[in-house]
Amino acid sequence: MLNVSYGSALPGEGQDFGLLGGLIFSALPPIADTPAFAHIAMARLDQDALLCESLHGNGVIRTGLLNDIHYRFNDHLLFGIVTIDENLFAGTPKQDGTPLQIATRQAYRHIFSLLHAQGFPYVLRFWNYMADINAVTDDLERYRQFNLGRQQAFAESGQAVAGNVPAACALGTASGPLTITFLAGRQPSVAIENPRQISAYDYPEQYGPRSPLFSRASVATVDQHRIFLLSGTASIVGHETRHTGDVAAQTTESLANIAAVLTEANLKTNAQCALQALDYIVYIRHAEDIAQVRQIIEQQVGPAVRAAYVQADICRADLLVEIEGSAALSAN
Ligand code: 3EB
Repeated sequence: MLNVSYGSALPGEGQDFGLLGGLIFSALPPIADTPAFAHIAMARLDQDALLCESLHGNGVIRTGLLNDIHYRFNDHLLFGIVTIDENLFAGTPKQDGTPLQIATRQAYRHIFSLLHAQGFPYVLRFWNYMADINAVTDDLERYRQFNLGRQQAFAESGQAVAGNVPAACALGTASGPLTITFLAGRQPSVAIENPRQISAYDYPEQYGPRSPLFSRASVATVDQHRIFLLSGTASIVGHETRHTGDVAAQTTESLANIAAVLTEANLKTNAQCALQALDYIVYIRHAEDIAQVRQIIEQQVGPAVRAAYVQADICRADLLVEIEGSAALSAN
C-alpha cells in the first residue's frame, strides 16, 4: 500500500520511514541540514511555528543527488528538490536572458534529464519559489523572466507546452535562491483545467512574452490511491485578475475557482473529491489580511478545514491571496 500523506509531521519524529520529502516554510533558516526538505523563506501566519509539508510513500526509499538535485523515490513516485543561485549567471551576455531566466532554464532541464534517466517521466506537480517575484529587472518582471526560462526548458526537453502539463504553483519568498520541488511518477496523470479560466499556457501576451506552463490540478492513481494536487488558485476569471484591492472578494473568487476545478476533476476522473477533502496552503500577500481570509475559508469550506497560512508574494502584483491543496484518497 502506498501511503501518501501530506501533514504537519516534523522530520525526525519517527516519520522518516517512507519519507519522499517535503517543504518547510519558515521565516528563519532551518536549524538542521535536512536535504529531504526544501526550505521556503515564508513566515507562517496562523501559528507561531513553522509549516512542514511532507510526502510519504511505503516501501524502500532510495535517494540520490545529481546536478544539485536531491531526490528520493520508491517504486511509484520520485520527489526532488533543486536550488540554484542565479548570481552564478550574472556575467552571461544579455541576449541569453536574465540570470533568473537562465537559472530557471537550467534547473528545469536538469530536472527533466534526471526524470528521464530514473524512469519517472510524468510530472504531477512543480512547486516554484523565488525571491522578489514582482521586482522588475532588465525591463521585465522576475516572474515573467522565470516563465521565459521554464518555457524554453520544457520545449528543449521535449515536454508538452500545452494540454497535458503538470500542476504547479509559483510564489515569492522573502529571501533565498530559486527553489523548485517536484513530484513525478512512472505513469501519466490527468491534467485538469478550469472552465472558468483560460488555460495558463494560453494566457495572452499582456502577462509576459511567454505563458506560464501549468494545469489547474493533476490527478494520479498510484498503487490503489488517488492523489489530487490542486495548483495555486487565485482570483482570476478568464485571464483577468478580479477584485483588485479586495482581499475578501479575491478569497471568495479563489474558492469558486477551486470548486470549479474539483467539479471538472470529478467529471474527468472517477475521483470524488470534495472541498473538505483537501489540505490547503493559503498564501497571503499582506500578513494583516489573515483574519479576513481565514474567516471566509472557514465559513465556505467549513470550520474543520485543514489550512495553513503563510506570507508570500503572489506572481501577479494585483493578487492578494492564492490557495493550493492536496489530497490522497483511496482509489476504491
Ligand atoms: C494564475 O492562475 C495564478 O506559474 O506555475 C498559479 C499556479 C499561478 C501556478 C505558475 C502561477 C503558476 O495564473 C498564478
